[in-house]
Amino acid sequence: MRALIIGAAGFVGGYLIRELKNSGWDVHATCLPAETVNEDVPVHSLDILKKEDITPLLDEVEPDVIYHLAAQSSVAVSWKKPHLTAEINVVGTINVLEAMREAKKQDSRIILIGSGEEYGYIREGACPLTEAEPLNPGNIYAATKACQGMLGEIYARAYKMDIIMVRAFNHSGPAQSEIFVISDFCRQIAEIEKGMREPVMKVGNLSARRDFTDVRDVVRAYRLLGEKGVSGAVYNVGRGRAVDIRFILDTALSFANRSIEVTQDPARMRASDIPLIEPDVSRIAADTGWSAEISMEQTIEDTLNYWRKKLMSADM
Ligand code: A2R
Ligand code: GDD
Repeated sequence: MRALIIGAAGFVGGYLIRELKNSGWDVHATCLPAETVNEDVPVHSLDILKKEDITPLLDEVEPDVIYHLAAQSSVAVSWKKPHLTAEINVVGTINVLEAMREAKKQDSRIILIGSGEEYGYIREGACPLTEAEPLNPGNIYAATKACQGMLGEIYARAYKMDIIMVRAFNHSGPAQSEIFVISDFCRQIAEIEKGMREPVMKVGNLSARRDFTDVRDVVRAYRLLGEKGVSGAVYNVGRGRAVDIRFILDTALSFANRSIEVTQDPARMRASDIPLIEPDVSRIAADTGWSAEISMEQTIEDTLNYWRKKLMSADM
């Protein structure tokens, strides 16, 4: 199988490249001109907002499966940059889908990576959320991802394209940007341990409940969907058990080697934050056999060790 991973310089991209290569796939990757991909695969420069560049690339690579990871992926940033978020996540996706229609190879599968945030403000008692649950996005990022998913369904139906829509719930692990909660907390702990900041952890909304999966499990789900997912289907990808952010904080602090105070930082609070998002993951289990295997504690410990090592190597 040959994959083209669009947006491979981001957090998930490197993990997905390794997962596919280890399973014998032939992998091509794209990144923005200013980015790099530090993996031993052919890398192509691509900005999905330049539609005219996409079809020639598809004709060159002729992928069996396209993984569309390119995005403005932060909820927090989407409040500050709504236009940019819509441009990349919606117009960028249309560009990729249109380019596929023009490409020589007409039977490529595309996996569109959406978000558990698409469900948004859900009905009371709706959790765990099946893929049939109506979408009610509560922020700009979520609205753009819901739109991406709808576009996928429209193109699949109208043009008989092989499209799978993923709703990925929170995922984390070593090397994730510190704008996301697990990485944020772990980086702060590593900096405190090293004496780079006061022993005071800054946190946002600790009562939100989210479903966290290790990125290494998530990319295995993406590979299995490329291999066995049902064309035209929507899949939740998550653990199936939400925890509150306080649990994430307490677990991270339990690994710290000194005592740390906690303080709420108004800058980390959002204009609006969905209270609970938890998926039903029986569809992906039934169709591919996948379920999350790595514990949240392991993800948090590995992420903390990543930051400890990174700060140590910054000294050398
Ligand atoms: O914004 P940057 O400079 O970090 O670049 C991101 C890149 N990207 C683009 N690629 C091609 N054309 C564009 N116009 C464009 N704009 C942004 O997509 C970044 O390198 C990559 C997305 O990676 P991350 O932000 O690290 O997301 P992650 O965690 O790898 O998530 C993958 C997918 C995304 O669609 C998320 O919305 C979803 O999973 O959760
Ligand atoms: N980042 C951050 N920092 N979040 C905090 C903090 C903090 O100090 N304190 C509490 N939170 C809360 C946020 O308010 C939110 O409820 C939750 O932690 C998770 O926030 P993030 O890690 O920033 O992720 P996200 O849920 O906004 O978005 C992530 O998950 C989506 C899937 O559910 C991203 O990975 C998206 O790309 C992804 O689609």
